[in-house]
Amino acid sequence: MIISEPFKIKEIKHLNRRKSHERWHVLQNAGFNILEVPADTVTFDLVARGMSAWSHFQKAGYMIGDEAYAGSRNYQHLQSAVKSVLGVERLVPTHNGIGAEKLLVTTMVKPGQKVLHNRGRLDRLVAFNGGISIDVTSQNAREYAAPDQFGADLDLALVKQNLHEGGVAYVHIVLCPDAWNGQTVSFENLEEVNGLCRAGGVPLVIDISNILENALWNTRAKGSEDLMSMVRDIVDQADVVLMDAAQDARADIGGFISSRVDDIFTKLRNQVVVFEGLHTYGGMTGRAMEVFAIGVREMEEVDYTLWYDAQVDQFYRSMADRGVPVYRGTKAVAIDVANFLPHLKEDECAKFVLAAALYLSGGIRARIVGDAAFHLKGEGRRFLSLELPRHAYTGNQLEYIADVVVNLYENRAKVFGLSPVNPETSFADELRLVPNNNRLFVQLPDVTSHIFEPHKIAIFEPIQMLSKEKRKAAMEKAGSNTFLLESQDIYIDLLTDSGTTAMSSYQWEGMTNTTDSAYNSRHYADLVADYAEILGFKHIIPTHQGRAAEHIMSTVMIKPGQSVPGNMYFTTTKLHQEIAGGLFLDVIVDEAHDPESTFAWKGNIDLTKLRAEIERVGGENIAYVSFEMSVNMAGGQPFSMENARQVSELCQKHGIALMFDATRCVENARMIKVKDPAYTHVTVQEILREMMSYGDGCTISCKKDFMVNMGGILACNSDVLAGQFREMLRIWEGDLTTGGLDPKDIEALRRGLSESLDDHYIAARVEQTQELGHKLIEAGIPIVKPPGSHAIFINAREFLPHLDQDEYPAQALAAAIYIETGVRVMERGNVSKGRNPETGENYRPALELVRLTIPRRVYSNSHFDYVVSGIRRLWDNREKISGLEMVYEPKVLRFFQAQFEPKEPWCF
Ligand code: P71
Repeated sequence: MIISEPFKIKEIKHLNRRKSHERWHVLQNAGFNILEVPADTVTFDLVARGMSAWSHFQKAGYMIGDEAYAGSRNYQHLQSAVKSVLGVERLVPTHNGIGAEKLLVTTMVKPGQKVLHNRGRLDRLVAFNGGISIDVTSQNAREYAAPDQFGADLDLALVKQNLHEGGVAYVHIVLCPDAWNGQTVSFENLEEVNGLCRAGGVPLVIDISNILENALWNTRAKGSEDLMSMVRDIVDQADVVLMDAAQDARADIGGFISSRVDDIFTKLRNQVVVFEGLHTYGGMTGRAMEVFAIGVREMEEVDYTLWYDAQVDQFYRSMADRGVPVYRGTKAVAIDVANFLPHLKEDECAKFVLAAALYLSGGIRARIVGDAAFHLKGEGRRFLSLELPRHAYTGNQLEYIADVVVNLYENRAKVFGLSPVNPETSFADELRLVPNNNRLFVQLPDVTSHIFEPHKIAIFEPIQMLSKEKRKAAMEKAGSNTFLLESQDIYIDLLTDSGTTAMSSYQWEGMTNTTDSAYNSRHYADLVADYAEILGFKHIIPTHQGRAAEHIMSTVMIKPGQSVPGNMYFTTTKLHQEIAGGLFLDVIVDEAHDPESTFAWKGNIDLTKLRAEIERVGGENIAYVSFEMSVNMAGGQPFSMENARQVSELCQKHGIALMFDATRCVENARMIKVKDPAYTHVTVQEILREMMSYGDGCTISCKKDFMVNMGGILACNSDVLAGQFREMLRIWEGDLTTGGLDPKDIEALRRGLSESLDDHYIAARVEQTQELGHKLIEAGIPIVKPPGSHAIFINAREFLPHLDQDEYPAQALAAAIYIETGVRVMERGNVSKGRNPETGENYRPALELVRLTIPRRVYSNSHFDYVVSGIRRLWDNREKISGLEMVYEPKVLRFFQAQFEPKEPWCF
């Protein structure tokens, strides 16, 4: 069984979201025909062809198209991939699946000949060529009301009878035909049909576009595990195979047809130049062939097939378990239309009504394509398919879609029928309908149960789990320090949320068309304007990352010996303050040091502590107050707006500058929205603006909240300070208008800003972290409460009470978590805090923590369910973890490179 995605998310694409009244107008303009609704008004497109996510290898392949007219490298790659994975030797490339079908029919059907098939949708093509297509699907499929597991099997008696009568051009089997909701064909049936064809001297054609789903069902039925040898066995049954690249190969476009029969192959190869293109590209670009070739190679990654199947299953169960009449297919779930809308009459176009209602209530587009009659009156009217693109949606999103379907089902009595305006039209896309009542349905109650990610998966990157033995060896080599592990050895990487964000297609779009010159580019001007507007500071100065901004600010603003009060330390921030001669003083509220305290605003500055410091040294001896948002080391804890206001007043009164570390400012703003009733209806953007208005400037590591892999910001209102900052910038970072970033990074940063402020995004982001926290609490794991926004911190002292702090419990726990689960986390305790320079002793901080940091847009909740179960397993074995001894210790920031050895060998 597969429990989470065998990949992480690499690039996302924003979902289109529309209000339901807007959708109503769209639908009216589309003549209530779901197929005519513009794609960019659809939130969840369940039509599925060419909508699957690509692997990042496919994306890379897209960039290496050899656009030669003849014999391109990409064609060679496709040919060798198809040969090695599918065992198909010679292929004729086509522009898509229909291109392959067209070659098939035009070369193999003579006037008056019959084509026996289990699909029912090639009728027009066959008829156009003078042939007769005959549906020989078993009764099970055609009585759609009760599809069994292999509902698309052929009726052997019918096949036999037709072959006996003669005049059959070929038998055409589609492995998972749309017409039967992706019900599939059993291997026994394939073999028997093959036997009949052999005896009758008629070729057997198999459409292998969905061969993986078919092979999976067949291996399961046989109790076998060897998916790829089943794939080979299926291909071996065929005289001709054809494939649509947009299915199992997850390409957007492309296809091929091939035959092991010399004569047929020669005909196909001659015909391809007539209809498709040259025989070495067949209507595909070089880049499309490369994407296809890589996708074919990736068909061997069995986990991808298992994950897709698990998603279809989850989707099916989430509706079936709540009483909705649905059928599970191999790649889709079909709604049983007649049982869903029993009150609609025969002529009220129930299938189109259901599709329109799903669009109106959830922005969902179901699959209605092809012949109008098939959907209005034919077999197709009985079910509506929701076909899942591969690897594109998260579990949260599927749950949301299911909620919409259930909500509609519960309110189905409110749904009225439609009448076709042009019922005799041939193709579904031409159909126009009108509501029989002046509203299709009265407003349904809103579905609010699921917060889901406002983006789909565009590109993914495979991840792998090493065996426990290998994980042990890797950890030993890394000296029990997770910073020293190699990324390829990690299953789920929760080391940091810094620079690990999955960028969006919108950001990539901007990055592919930037000015060459870094000097004074339009990207810089736009960046400065946008950030000034959002943050409200007059001067915006980009740097290459956060610590560069900290270095400049500390150098300019701190005179040696000055005090720098702050709400808990962050390693790089404190280091730069100290390098500039400042003396850091922690003025955070006491609750922040108590992992059990559930105080809502553990990021607050304690005003009494701050006042006392001002009195002790005098306002002029305080360089500035350093005020971090969503305090990292306290557990991602926010400060309140009230506290910001008060700290600001106090600083103003004493002429002290207030400088924010706004690295996680959007998350702090979201927490204010959630926790402070006064801000429930204020947008995150407005909250952020108010927070910023209390300060005089800030540093930001944009690698966190601002959705980039590199970048920082230094901002202030004072012209004098800005002048000094810019001077340092030129010395340390790069040109004034680059801050050491290239124009691509700058454009990504500009676009990242607007994305991070999207209320749907930030809600889903923080919710994901909170959910992880609550699940760990439920599992009995001691974590810092309440759960923060970017990370969950496990209390290592409670997890490993048998270890002394000098045995580095957080370091030991981080290492043990990797060995047990393949998950990488970060020590945030004794090792991070370092030694007291005067005594040479370890500091023994109150918080001895392990941080599980959540990268933005990278992992799904299924990944986190795995994390929780793995840590729970380790909890049960916790007394087997012995303490560590430090065997190598660098002088500064020792946590990055220190090495350790267990005092006694670990055996769990
Ligand atoms: C994090 C990081 C990255 C990091 C830095 C040092 C040790 C381990 C990991 C970086 C921050 C931060 C805050 C609040 C400034 C920086 C430095 N955090 N302020 O949490 O969290 O920014 O990395 O861009 O230079 O893993 P920079």
